[in-house]
Amino acid sequence: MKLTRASRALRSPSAIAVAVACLATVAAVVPEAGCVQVPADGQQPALATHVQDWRDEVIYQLIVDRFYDGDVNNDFKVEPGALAKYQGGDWKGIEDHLDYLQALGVTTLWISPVVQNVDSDADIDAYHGYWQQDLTQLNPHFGDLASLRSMVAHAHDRGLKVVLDIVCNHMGQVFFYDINKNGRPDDYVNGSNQQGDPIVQISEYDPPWQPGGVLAFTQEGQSGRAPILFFDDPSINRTLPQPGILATAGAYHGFGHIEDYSVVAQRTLGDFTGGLKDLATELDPVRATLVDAFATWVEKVDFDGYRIDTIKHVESDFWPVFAGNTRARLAAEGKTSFLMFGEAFDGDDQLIGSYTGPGALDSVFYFSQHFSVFQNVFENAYDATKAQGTDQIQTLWDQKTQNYGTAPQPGGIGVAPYKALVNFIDNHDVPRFLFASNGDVAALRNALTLLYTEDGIPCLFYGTEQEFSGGNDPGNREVLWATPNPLATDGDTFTHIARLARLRQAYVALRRGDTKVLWSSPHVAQEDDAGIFAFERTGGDAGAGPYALVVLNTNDFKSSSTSNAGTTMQAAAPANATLVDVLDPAHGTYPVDAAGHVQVTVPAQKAMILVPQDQVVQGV
Ligand SMILES: [Ca+2]
Ligand SMILES: [Ca+2]
Ligand SMILES: [Ca+2]
Repeated sequence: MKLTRASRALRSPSAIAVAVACLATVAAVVPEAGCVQVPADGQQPALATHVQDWRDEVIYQLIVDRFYDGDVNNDFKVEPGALAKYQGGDWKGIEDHLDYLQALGVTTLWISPVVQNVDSDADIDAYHGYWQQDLTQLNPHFGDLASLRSMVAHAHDRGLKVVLDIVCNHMGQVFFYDINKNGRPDDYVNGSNQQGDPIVQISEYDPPWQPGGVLAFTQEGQSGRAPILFFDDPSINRTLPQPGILATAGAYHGFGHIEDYSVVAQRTLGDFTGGLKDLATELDPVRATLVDAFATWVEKVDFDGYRIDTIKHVESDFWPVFAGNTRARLAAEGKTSFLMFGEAFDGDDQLIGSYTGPGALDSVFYFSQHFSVFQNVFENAYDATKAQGTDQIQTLWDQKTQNYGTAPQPGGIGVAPYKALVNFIDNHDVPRFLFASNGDVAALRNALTLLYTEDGIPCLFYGTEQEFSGGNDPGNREVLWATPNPLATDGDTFTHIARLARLRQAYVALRRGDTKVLWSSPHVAQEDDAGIFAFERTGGDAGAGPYALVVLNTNDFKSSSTSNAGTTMQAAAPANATLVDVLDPAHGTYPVDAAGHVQVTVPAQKAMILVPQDQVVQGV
């Protein structure tokens, strides 16, 4: 959206409540579908649809506490450098650095959860936002409603979208199980195990799974279900969960924490790691409360989608109800194409895909790809004994149409789930790529090239552009502004990412074209075509003309070619065309023969994005 100069000037405290930046130029506004209304700070925005096709977007995942500290007035409880504690980042810090994100080519921000949390637990702070306590209040560490609205309005003003992170499966540690019935939370009491046998030293904050629910255990032995007692002590910011029904024991399963994630009953009914209390999401009033609580934030702030936490811990039939009711409510208020994508932290492609069934979610994180492609093929590339062949990529992609929804969700984003998977290299729950790959920056950049050229929606974890290399949580949640050269835009990886974003934007085939794998290889190390992976993107929603051929070499040790045992690659590129590498024009040109054959040699851990010479967009 470029109607900005005048509307920015209007957004001062003294400005009129709503400046409608919707002029006669609306028809020329791309890609936004409607006009942008810019509310004055603190005013409720009018809901609008700000996105056309989610495959045109580049998502940037940021942890609000770690991105930028834009307002020191909300820096309470901050312990600089202690990554398990608050660091001071806030929504104002995001608003102040939208230039940085746009320079990187980001178009959508996924921000960590905004609602009030259990502030601190077991000497760890809720800086991440996933310990929700009151769904009706904002987390004061990150700002207030006015600053959240202002940040989102400024983002929309620039054509950026903002996705809200929500949790439907559980609340934070909002109650304890009073196993010994003394009315107080005890760290260690006598209790019973899954079989009901007496055992000792159970935490009332986080007892283990019991199939009939956590039992009370007194001197007389077992004594029925342990009472669920809510914390309500404002002095430590532990107050009753809200809204309404969430402050009642009946809204929770009360089975204790998951001990075996492979058992479906435990996975869906047990408390999540860290004593996060599992909601009884099968109950209609709980479902209605969750739909309403989160949709209210969309209405108050004008978010463009949900990223949904821990979906595999909720019963499957929850999702069509939640998604359908959310879509209907927001559509009636003028917001459509509202993206709902879920997190099922699992390598099982079929399980992940099951959440994109009829009426359910628009998309999910492509976690199976994280494991079998970005980890096995790219992160392991530095070690010839661990690196795996690129046939892994093709095997996985070949399952998309069987495992994911093949029709757009009714009232959803208008793109079938199998074409709208959220691709990511790493995130806040796994070690960063540079940690896992032994610092292999070339492999990271090559992985980024795949991320930005493959089918679906690319999602970049904040700090990747600064070559962050943190390990497990919280090491992988670095402070972006506390680096020697904070928010620099001239590093080689930053520049590479920005270039990939421009190429994806310039070439519609890379965003919307159908995908056909032309070459994959089981070979590794010094074998002939080791590391070669080639796919072309053309047709489909990109139309018949646009064409791109992506050829990667994931091998760390040698150049490889699209040839093996006398076979050469055959493409759907126009016969006799000349292909040019738009990623690095210095790589020369590649002729396609009359039968469509083309041979490409790619240096170790490099890639080419080849387009017909007559389709090259100048100045990208
Ligand atoms: Ca702050
Ligand atoms: Ca007790
Ligand atoms: Ca659950």
